[in-house]
Amino acid sequence: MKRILIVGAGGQIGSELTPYLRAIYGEANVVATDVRECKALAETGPFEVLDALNPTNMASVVARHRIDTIFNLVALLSAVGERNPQMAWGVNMGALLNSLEVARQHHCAVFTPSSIGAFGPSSPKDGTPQDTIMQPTTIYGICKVTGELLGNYYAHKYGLDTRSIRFPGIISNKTLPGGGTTDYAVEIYYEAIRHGRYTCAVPHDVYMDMIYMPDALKAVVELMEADPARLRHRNSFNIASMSFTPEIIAAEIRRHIPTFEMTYDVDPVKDEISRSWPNYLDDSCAREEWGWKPDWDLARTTEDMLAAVRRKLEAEK
Ligand code: AKB
Repeated sequence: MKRILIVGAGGQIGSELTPYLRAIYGEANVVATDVRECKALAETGPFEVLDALNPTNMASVVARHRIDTIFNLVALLSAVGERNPQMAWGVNMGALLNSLEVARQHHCAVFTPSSIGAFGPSSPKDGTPQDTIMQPTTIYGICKVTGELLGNYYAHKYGLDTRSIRFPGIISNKTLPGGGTTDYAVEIYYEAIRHGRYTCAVPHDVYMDMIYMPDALKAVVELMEADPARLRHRNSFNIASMSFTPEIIAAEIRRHIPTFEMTYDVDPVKDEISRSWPNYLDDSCAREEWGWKPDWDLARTTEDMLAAVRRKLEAEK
């Protein structure tokens, strides 16, 4: 049985990945950590407050819990990263480098998310290949490309088992994302139910890859369980399940809420970032090397999101 450490467990991915991993590997085998207390995670298994920028404390948690696999989920996302690029570099790269170094010293495997943000305006836009030009223009993307290279370096130089996925925007109904360019694809469902309308900060015609959280969680476990002999790539795999523009998701919501209205107040930073990212990725390497296959498309995701968000908002009343 794996002994897992999740660094940055309180964020959008971690707050759902932690219970998902605990259900598979056993509560006691998944140690969640975050820079802040997280009541929900502490109630369902081991939890420690840990600043990922402190390698000594990270190493001590790894040794104490006899960890063999580290999931580093710490990141400032794309839009917020542009407000303070130096801090984004410090946090994103600091947490990753500490995770890799602690993993090297304690012989752990490492999973860390990359992103569609690792691509830039000079990458092919449609069917963006697994191996292609990667010259992102955001500090977030620069961290992601550097992180991918570092993961491969630690695998090559030290024999570490490092694996990663280039995530699309993640749509979930539990924890809200914060500071990303794709956040609109989550906020839109909440606002559609709360107010019947939404003002979108991303231009109406820009395609970006998105994924529903259940598929994202499944992908992480499938990749980490994949036979290493089949993996020609490690850091990092393109995956895809749906790609749409704000107009397309709004039309899908109107199938359930016909009076839903969408207006635009485009944020210049999100405008530039979203236009620099791919329209959709080619995920054939993930399909061939570890059997990636999504379950959720936009129609099913929308139906599920609207029902789940409606229940959640009702319960909060
Ligand atoms: C963001 O928008 O910054 C993230 C991502 C696609 O990596 N959701």
